[in-house]
Amino acid sequence: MLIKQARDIPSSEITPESVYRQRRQLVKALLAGGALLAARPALALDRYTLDADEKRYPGPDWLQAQLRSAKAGQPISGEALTPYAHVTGHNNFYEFGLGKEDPKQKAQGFNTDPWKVEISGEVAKPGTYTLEDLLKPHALEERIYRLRCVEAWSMVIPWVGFPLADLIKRFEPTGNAKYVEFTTLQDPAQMPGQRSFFSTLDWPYVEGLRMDEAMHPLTILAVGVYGDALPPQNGAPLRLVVPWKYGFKSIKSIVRIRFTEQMPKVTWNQTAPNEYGFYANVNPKVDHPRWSQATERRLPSSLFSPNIIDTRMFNGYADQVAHLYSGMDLRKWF
Ligand SMILES: Nc1nc2c(c(=O)[nH]1)N[C@H]1C(S)=C(S)[C@@H](COP(=O)(O)O)O[C@H]1N2
Ligand SMILES: [Mo]
Repeated sequence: MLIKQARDIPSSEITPESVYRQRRQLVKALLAGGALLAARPALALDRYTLDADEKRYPGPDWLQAQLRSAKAGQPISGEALTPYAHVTGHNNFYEFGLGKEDPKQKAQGFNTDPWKVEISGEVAKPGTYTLEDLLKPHALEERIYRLRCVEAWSMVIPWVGFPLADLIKRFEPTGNAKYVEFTTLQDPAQMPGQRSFFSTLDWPYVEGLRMDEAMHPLTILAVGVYGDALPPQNGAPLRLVVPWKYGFKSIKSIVRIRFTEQMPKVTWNQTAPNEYGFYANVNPKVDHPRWSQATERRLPSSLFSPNIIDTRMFNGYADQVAHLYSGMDLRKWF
């Protein structure tokens, strides 16, 4: 696996402006001649060079321009990106099986375009929208975030998305909207995990946030990763990313966003309330009843090189989010 970021390239390798301009002229000339019309234009985020055997997910044509114009994200200093192979090959997406490699194997045929999202509940402008219409007004940006699974492994992932707050404002929640509930597609014909006799979850998968958490600038809806569209195994075509909470809050393949007055009944909390709280904030001091949350395995990790690091309060985002929970007993509201 070889991933090179533009920032790692020494300045001597960066193309001088004049050469760049000449190249642009050349590209324009070729385009005018039709020579390059079939080729996909370079993504703004095409700085990620993947191994030849890695599959890219360009996504639908209508998403291309938005992905290409996404502005690059701020790297996390001292923390390398988790390689693409792990981000797209080690997944939790129980609709496609319980194994970490199941989603990549079983979700490749998953039909994610066209896609519809219902906006409902306590909002002035409810309705069902195509994803294309839903995304149209939003400029995409890259966000490089830690993802800490409740199972005590973690990654650093370059998502492409936009603030959930910007979407929420468009639909004008009413004064009664205290929470936002998200629902994943239910389609057993496409999702083998929803047909499985061994499944322990009630479908569809549901998650939720308090309104102030949903409006927080760190909370995004992602449509891409590593500069391209989301692969199906990562929750294409639209998933939530809440970086200071355990990964299970970051619900995949969303078909409904509903504003509610009551705290939503969310999947993992309903399944095992003593193990998974509604808030699910990353907290090294509150252990899971069956294991410690004090440390985590930062992927890639192996038996001989486990790469164990300390877990940080709110997954390292305490400066930005701790105020949301001031005065709350985080042992009770885990
Ligand atoms: N619909 C749905 N969303 C889901 C899950 C799932 O099983 N179904 N798993 C969650 C868990 S436990 C984690 S850790 C993250 C994993 O995201 P990733 O596979 O993109 O790394 O997705 C979350 N979102
Ligand atoms: Mo997870």
